Amino acid sequence: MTQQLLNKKLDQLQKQVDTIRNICILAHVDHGKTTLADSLVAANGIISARMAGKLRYMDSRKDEQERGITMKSSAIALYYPCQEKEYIINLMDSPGHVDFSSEVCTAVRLCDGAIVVVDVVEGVQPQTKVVLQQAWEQGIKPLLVINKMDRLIVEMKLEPKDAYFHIKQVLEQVNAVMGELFTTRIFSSQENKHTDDTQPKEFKDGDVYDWSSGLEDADDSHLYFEPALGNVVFASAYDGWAFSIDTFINMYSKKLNMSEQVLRKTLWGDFYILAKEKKIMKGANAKNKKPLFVQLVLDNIWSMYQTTLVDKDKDKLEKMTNSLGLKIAPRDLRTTDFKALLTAVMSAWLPIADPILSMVCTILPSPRDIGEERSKMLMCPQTAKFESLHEKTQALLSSFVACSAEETAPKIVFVSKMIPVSKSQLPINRAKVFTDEELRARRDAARERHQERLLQGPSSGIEGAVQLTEQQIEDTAKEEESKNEIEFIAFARVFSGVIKPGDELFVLGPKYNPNLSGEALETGEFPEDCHAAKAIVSNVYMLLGRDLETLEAGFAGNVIGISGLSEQVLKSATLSSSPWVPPFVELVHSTYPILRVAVEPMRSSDMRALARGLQLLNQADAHVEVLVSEVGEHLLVTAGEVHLQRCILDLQESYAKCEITVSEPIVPFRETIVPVPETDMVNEAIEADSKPKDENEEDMNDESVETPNKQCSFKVRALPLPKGLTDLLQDSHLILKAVGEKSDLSVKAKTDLEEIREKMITVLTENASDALNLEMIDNIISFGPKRCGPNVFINQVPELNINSIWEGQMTRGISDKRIEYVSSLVNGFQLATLNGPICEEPMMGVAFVLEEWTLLDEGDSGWGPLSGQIVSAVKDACRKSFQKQPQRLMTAMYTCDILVKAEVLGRLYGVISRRHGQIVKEDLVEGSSTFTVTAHLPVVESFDFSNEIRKQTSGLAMPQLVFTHWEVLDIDPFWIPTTEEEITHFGEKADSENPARKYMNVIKKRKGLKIDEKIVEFAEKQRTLTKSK
Ligand SMILES: Nc1nc2c(ncn2[C@@H]2O[C@H](COP(=O)(O)OP(=O)(O)OP(=O)(O)O)[C@@H](O)[C@H]2O)c(=O)[nH]1
Ligand SMILES: [Mg+2]
Repeated sequence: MTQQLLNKKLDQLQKQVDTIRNICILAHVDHGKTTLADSLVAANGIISARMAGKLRYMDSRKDEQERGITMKSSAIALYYPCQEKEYIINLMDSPGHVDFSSEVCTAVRLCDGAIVVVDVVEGVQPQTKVVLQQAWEQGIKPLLVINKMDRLIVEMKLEPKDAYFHIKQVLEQVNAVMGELFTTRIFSSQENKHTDDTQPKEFKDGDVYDWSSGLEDADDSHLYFEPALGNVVFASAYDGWAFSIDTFINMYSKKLNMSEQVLRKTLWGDFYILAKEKKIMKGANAKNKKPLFVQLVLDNIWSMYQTTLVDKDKDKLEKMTNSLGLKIAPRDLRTTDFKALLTAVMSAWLPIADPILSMVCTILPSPRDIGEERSKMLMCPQTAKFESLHEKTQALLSSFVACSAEETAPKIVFVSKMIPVSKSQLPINRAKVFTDEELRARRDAARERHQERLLQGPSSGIEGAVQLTEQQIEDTAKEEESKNEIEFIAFARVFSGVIKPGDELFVLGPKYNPNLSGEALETGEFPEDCHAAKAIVSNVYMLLGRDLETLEAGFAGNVIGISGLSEQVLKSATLSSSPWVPPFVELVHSTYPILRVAVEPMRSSDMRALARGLQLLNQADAHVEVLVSEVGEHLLVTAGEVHLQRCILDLQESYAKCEITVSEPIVPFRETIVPVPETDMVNEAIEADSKPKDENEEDMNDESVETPNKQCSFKVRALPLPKGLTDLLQDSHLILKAVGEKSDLSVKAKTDLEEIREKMITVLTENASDALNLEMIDNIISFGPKRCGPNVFINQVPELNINSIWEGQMTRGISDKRIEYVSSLVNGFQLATLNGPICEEPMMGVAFVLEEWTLLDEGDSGWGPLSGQIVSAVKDACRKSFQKQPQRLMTAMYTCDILVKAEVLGRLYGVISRRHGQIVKEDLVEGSSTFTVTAHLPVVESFDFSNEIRKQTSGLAMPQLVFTHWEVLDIDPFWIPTTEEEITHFGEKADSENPARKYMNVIKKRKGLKIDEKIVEFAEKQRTLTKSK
């Protein structure tokens, strides 16, 4: 089929919802997603079969090709006829590297099914778990492709039987992850039940999700991957072959004269065949027989590899192919490149696209199978009840479920990201293919123009040159410019209705609330801050990998591109014809952008270009944050190093088009306090009398501060929060944030808060702390910073009645004058926790207890409003009380999983320990000499880590860094050796030994804060040091 015919076909097919499949390919990095996509694309003739697996068609960016990793998700529409029906498959390739996991989110959201690829040698890797979980949470159905089967033969040199057991193990690993997801869901749904008995029970056969009551009566059989169920394919994407159980059932059922059902049940599993009687028996393992799968499947594949790659026996190969009835092109048979020959033979025998695409068409749901459960999940966040939505909103559920492509159906579209496309790539600007008639017409026109010119005679200037009018010059210039310009195309899925160019739609931002603004919008008003706008669709496109094809309309169920929205949509949005559509539940990103740098243009005249470029980048990348710091620097926050490099490249080459200087990465720290340590730096117990005296006396831990006008005074004490509590507050951050933004709380928010309170009490009871008692939890009046951070402010002033955070923000109407100033009090705490005293980084895990608060009727005059003075006095009191405790810095930590060969393990450990990391876990991958190592590594020490590891281990290790937690750096940044032992051990100043001090000074320097260090104090000593070297 030619490309044009194919596109026409696809255009027709997109009107039939039942034969549409929206799927994405998910996997850990480098497990072969893009290679697999290539093979599937090749089946449509878009790229040649010979190039499949080598071209990496979906990796359209230059840097993706160079580095060999995918950095964005992209879609392509494929045509596939299956069982007398014709299907359109919108296939999305996604990146596997953690830095780009937000791109995976954007793809998963638009799909109904997923192909999860697992490298058979590496097995389940961290990202494999993450993507399975993502698929699960979004309610999309996964299929499994066990890829790189060739590695078992060529690299691991396993015998077919050992290979079988290895594959079985990998399959079990994957199923273990599925089982875990399932049980968690059951337990959490049971938990929900206590609070929510109105949840309708629903359980459809074949659904992946399940709300049934207990684990025992929950049916999880359809959840697992099992070859017999036809949801597992074994493949070698690189060598171009794949098969499912069905492939071989078809081959053998006639040959062995056995029913398909029997073979389906026994081909995978502990069964063997009695050759003479042609009987299938159970218990291959116990009887030490070859399992059926080995005998009928693997043995054949292995011998094909053996004949071609090892024996290089063309005659035998020809016999084999003849007996299988395969047609191999003579050109392929003549070649001396045996690898190419193998690919030709294998892909003729077990063509890769068939088992995978037919599995997609028969097992995965069509957009119409979306079901109520998933529709509700899209319409209503988990923290709210579907029943709490407006009636008219609830009524739209039926439109979601119907997925109707009728003109009359409400139009509902979700945009999951904006794809930047250079204008020259758009179909209107592409060189057009002319028909013969058009060509003739153009020739005639040209001839006429030529005649005219001859008649006019030579004009001024060079002979034959055509004088351009000014208008023409301007137009050409504009055209040139616009070719380089970027246009944003919305990557979207139509959930209901038809979208056509010229349609005017509501654009609903994530914060839009139909309950509040639905009515106003219906009458044509746009209230302020309603987070909605209107936009007109300019064009609708079919997404074809590197190309776009203009469509007349986009129908329900399809994944399409829409232009004309870039003004209204920043990253994601919901489009609809009705104001009652709720904005789709926001995508939850599994990683958190942590790496920030300051960027500035090389030439200051490019400042505007940079600012504009950053804006475009922000729009194009769901996971980038662009900020302007207090001092006016442009900050760029990215997920990791690879992501950062891609962003900078994008800025320089496409968005800002100017040279840019990038600062050293800025890594966030946290400040905290810890209980008074028992030992000093050389592990000697600190004796009571050597401790600073005042620390024994309780009162000295309090800090009293007065307002400048002496009207008000405060006594505050700082206490360290137990780790469990800090973690709990960190995890509850989103809920606290939601609560902190509102003044009166909804019922739902109150229950959430109550839950946090109960959890805090449990944690505190378990981790008994001398200083904190349960009563204090009830007296928390605020969290901070930003009212949702992991620090608490506790009111312990006798007879001061302030509402605690649990009771809401309103204060009781008691005639206490202090009540008026409560908000200033809390603001002081907020400021203190936002910038700690060590180096102005936010605090973490600190409780501030307000112990006294006096307020006189009058104070000295001339100091400005009292409220302002209170803010700064409280801030001061908090900071000073913090400084009275043992202070610590906290570093952001990456967790990284590295897969290494045993021989380079030592060198890997060397690199990790040099960077102050720790090895947490080390496992031998069964049946290989490979280890999976899990390590924690401070983010600040992680730069160029991947490169160093790669160099040190000659490319044998592939680290992936994910930000996971904060860790206390167990040394006082202000510590200097005091005891004799410490001085002998560390020298007098011990600067180099104190990493906390080093980090603190770097941060202070960056922020322009005073560093109390005399730089040349030890010049003498340094000289002696160099001498003695
Ligand atoms: N031996 C073997 N190698 C394969 C196979 N499939 C892919 N590869 C190789 O594995 C490497 C990674 O393949 P990709 O297709 O880029 O992997 P990916 O999953 O798209 O990687 P990311 O997009 O970066 O996550 C490439 O060098 C491929 O040639 C296979 O079946 N067998
Ligand atoms: Mg890829």
